[in-house]
Amino acid sequence: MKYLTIIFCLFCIYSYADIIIEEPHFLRGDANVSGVVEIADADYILNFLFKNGPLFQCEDAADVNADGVIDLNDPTHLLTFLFGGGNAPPNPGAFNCGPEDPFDPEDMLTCVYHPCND
Ligand SMILES: [Ca+2]
Ligand SMILES: [Ca+2]
Repeated sequence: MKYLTIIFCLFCIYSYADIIIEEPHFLRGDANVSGVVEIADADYILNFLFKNGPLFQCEDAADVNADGVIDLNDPTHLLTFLFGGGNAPPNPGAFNCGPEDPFDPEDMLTCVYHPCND
């Protein structure tokens, strides 16, 4: 029984570490995955929303306000941050690569590629 408990604990640690390692890192707001958050990212989101523009390689990055959906509020949040003194994008933020905040609402957004993981 003792060995089974030890093996189970090792499995749990391995599984937890695996989850942490596989969590993609990104910059919140870097919708065009250029590695920089700038006005072009707001343009990229607007192109997607209204001009049938290309899909996002990192949807989490395009979800600027981290509410779990990509809509007009995201480029608005980004432009207000860049030019209107608005709030910075939520974690991991616009300047430091990091994973999605574990307290963000559950969503279906993915991050297939972002240069933070290169
Ligand atoms: Ca960018
Ligand atoms: Ca959003």
